[in-house]
Amino acid sequence: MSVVHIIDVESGNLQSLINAIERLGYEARLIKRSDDPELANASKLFLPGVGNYGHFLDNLFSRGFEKPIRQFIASGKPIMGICVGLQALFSTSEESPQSPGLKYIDFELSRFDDSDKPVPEIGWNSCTPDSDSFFGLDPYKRYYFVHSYAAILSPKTEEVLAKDSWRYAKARYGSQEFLAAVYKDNIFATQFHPEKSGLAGLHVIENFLKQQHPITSYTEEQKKALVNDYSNYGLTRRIIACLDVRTNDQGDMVVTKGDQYDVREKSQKNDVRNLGKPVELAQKYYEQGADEVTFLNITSFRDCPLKDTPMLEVLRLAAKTVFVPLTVGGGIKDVVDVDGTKIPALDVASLYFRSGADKVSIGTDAVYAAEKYYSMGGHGDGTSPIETISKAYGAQAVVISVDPKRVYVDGPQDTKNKTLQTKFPNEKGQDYCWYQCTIKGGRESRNLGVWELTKACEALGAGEVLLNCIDKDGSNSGYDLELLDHVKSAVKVPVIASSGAGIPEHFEEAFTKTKADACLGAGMFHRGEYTVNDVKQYLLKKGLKVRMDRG
Ligand code: 1PR
Repeated sequence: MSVVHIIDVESGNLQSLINAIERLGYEARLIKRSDDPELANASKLFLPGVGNYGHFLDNLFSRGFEKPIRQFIASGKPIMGICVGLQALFSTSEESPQSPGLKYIDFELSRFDDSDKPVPEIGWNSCTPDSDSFFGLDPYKRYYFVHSYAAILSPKTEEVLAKDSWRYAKARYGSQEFLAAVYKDNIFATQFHPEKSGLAGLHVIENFLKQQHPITSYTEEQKKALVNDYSNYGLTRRIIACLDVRTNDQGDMVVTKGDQYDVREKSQKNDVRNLGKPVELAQKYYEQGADEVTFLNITSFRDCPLKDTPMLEVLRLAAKTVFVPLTVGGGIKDVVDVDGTKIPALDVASLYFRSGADKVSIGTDAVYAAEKYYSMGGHGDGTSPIETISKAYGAQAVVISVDPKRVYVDGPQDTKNKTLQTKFPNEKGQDYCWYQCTIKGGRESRNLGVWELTKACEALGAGEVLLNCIDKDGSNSGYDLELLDHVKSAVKVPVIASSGAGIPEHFEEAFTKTKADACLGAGMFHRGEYTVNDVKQYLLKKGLKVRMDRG
């Protein structure tokens, strides 16, 4: 079996890259030390990075990797950078101006302009090579991007690339064009994550490993269906399958699903509703075309040593065969292990990232962090899980999962939290409401509104909002569109609509009537009423672009 090597400076989810390489029939070995003799002898090298530019580059330099990487590049052997691994080729980044890059490309990366779009860019975009395709990059496929900073293209920066004979592929996010991939001699790098881009991404890795440049031809009809239309900033409509996971009364990990968060059967023995096995269902939804899979451990850690928590095994197994982003939530907080050891949330998150998660989602502790943020006068103290995980792994790795419920009032004067005037007054005729945050899976309500919560969490470093709604959960009656508008008006980070999806029309409604950045479904998929593909086919018919990975 051919061996390929990966530089490991402990940034983000390397396990997925290993899994992708192994899926393609190669052996992947990590290089953790710059003096590892395998580095000089490697035949092909990956330089993957996620998260903060400065954190990655400083790590690379302080661990002595600069010289061997330069020597490897000078040797002419193939190297592939991924995400921050692409960014490392540049001189510097606005994200961390004090941290120099490797300076193979002489211009500065900048932050996306968030005046016309959510930042970070999270989702599936297309990627157009300048002339002939390289490594099979295909403008009709979609690739998974997740980043706030990019090599923004302009006549000036394109001149720099042309002067040094770099080949490149462009992508467009909102009104900005940026570098999606770059290629010269033995250097190839992608801003997107091929290891998380489904079959399209696996092909790119395979083409790099085989050093081949195939071209796919399409009929005019296929092109018309697949071409990007930029109506959603360039991203396809993202569909997420969600698995609420817990241990049932027999001790097995099962996927369950509640009605307004009550997951016990109404009849017979009041058992926990059992809808299947988490890894099998994740695989099924991936094959149906899910753009992301989210696992929520709805009862968090039980009395088992942290390292043996069954969710880690679920992630580890799912990541072997599911090549789209995986999010895990439930229990991402400072914990005390069964032997009394205190384990900070960052270490809990690291365990999940190392097992194959790409993002962690934080529920209860996000509410505590926001409460503290306001009590301190509108800033953090650097200790909350949002802050510590975001600093180490980047904002894009931190989702906050919100479990709000609607509270009616006579008018805005009745609460300190932001209200909205609703089209759906209650039986008392009250037509103002706010959305109250809850913790511990809806068991406890706090005097904090969802508008205030999401604003504070964004300021603390969260990169995305998973917006559930207890009133709508399991109702099959559609998303709470007013809630979505409300939260979209609070934050710039992407917002995922959740709770209430029952038919494909509900997804269309959320995408067209609100600015939801992604839609999540659970019950309707678990009960087999619709597949993810059914939803996508429906959206396609309605003129909304979706990712079709399998033809
Ligand atoms: O507080 O950080 O430990 O995280 C706990 C996590 O578990 C939170 O993300 C919280 O939302 C979730 N959770 C806790 N209890 C429940 C429960 O159902 N009893 N599930 C629960 C939340 C909501 C959605 C659901 C959608 C879509 N589930 O994830 O999948 O509502 O459902 P639908 O399409 O069938 O309507 P922490």
